[in-house]
Amino acid sequence: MTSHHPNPGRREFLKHGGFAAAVLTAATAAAQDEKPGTGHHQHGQHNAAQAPPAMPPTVEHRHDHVEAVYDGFSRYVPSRGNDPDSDYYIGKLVPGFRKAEDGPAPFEAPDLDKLPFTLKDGVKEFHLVPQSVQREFLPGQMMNVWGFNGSMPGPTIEINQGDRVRIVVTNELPEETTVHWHGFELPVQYDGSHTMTQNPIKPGETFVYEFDVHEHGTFWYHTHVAMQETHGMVGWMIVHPAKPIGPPVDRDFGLLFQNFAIKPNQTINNSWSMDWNWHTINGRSGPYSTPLVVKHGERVRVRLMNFSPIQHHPVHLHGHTFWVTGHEGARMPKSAWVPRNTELVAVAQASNFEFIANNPGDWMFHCHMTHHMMNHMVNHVGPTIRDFEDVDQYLTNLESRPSVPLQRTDPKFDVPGYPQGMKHGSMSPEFMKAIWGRREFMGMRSTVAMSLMGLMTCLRVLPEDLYHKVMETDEPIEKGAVFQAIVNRFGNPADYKQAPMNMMHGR
Ligand SMILES: [Cu+2]
Repeated sequence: MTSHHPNPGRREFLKHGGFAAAVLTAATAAAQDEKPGTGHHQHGQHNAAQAPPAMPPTVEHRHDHVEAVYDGFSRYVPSRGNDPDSDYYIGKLVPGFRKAEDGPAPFEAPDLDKLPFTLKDGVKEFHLVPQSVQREFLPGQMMNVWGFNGSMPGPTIEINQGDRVRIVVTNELPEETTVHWHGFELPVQYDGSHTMTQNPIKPGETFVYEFDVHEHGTFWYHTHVAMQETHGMVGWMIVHPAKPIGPPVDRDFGLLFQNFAIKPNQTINNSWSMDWNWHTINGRSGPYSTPLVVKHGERVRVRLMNFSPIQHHPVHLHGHTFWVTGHEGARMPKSAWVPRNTELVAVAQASNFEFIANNPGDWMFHCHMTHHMMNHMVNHVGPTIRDFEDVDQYLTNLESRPSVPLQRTDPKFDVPGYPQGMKHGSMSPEFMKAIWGRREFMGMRSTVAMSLMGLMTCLRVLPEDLYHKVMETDEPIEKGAVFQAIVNRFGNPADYKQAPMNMMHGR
């Protein structure tokens, strides 16, 4: 609780915000104690240039080498800064808490493992096994896909610029394959272009790829057989720069977007499809994709890659404006960085989003195509079936707006082969247990799963004490308690209603 940043804003903050512990055990009482319209409500909105922003309640010593305000931009308060030509406009070059000499932040692709290596005579040797795998897109929804080493997408390869890598590929698929190292400037014989640069690896056979990595940036590996690509055969290959490139980030996340065409009663993708109904991030569909949890004030990078067969993704982050600092393969010069809140990522492209997480809360991070904001959109089944066949009848009765049940009870709609239980993603108690069984969800609103279906995930920006509670302790946290605490500190609690604990809305 010691701080080297004494300022009135912080005292005010502590006085009104209270500790998370108190808030978490008595969220409602805390809300009632708040006096909206007094200093607290304005706390999150005052001009950073005029008054120093409040610090989070527990400011550790390691933060002392960074400032809170850079040319009018605050790392703790939503703000733009003073001048679009400033290096610090919208946090452009505001550093993270991480010291440059500590090296790059480790890459983290939620819900995916990293591929281990062994160092042999100065070469990093990896073993990659293309094979048929099962992947649980949603709790209880096991899909038969193709991937590597038991995972779809495959495990992440994380290396450094200047490494020499050897990747031993043993094909366990029932057919030939090759592996392409997407974007690398390597000797042509190791490019993995199916039949063009090498003989395909037959089932059961092994091929060894070996090359020097002179570049850094966002790369990936994938089969170079198109049909196999649609079945999911891709994995991250992240190369950290040998020389630190500022500003240092505290978090380096990867979100890999894919689309699959898996029809009712099927667990296998239709690789020939022109329409896609299952959407995954790192191999999971929302709300099963694990939220990105960061600390208030951190500098965050999210590498977002689109490995969908034919569809682009306009990806939108709520509550923040980010800088696009690079695309697939390479980082952009700072003069070319672009501030956005929505970035279109086309097939086989990647974009790096960088921003200061200066706005606490749970923020949607999602593809904005409505088609991709729903799962399992099979024609004539699931969410497209409504009890009111006549739309006019519904529209002429806007006064009462008769409810539209998602549950179809008429037996004539029980089409053989159409698993009604899958429609709209059945949110059974077991399903919800799997969703809430992850610490990254703790303290979110009880209804949050309803809003995260499809190609969607969540960025959680938590003040340090709440981050500690959620990510580093096993203390029980009531649903909605962390969100309530953030409203109490940064919002207007008098204007906020908690979500119903019995969360199945419309039922
Ligand atoms: Cu999309």
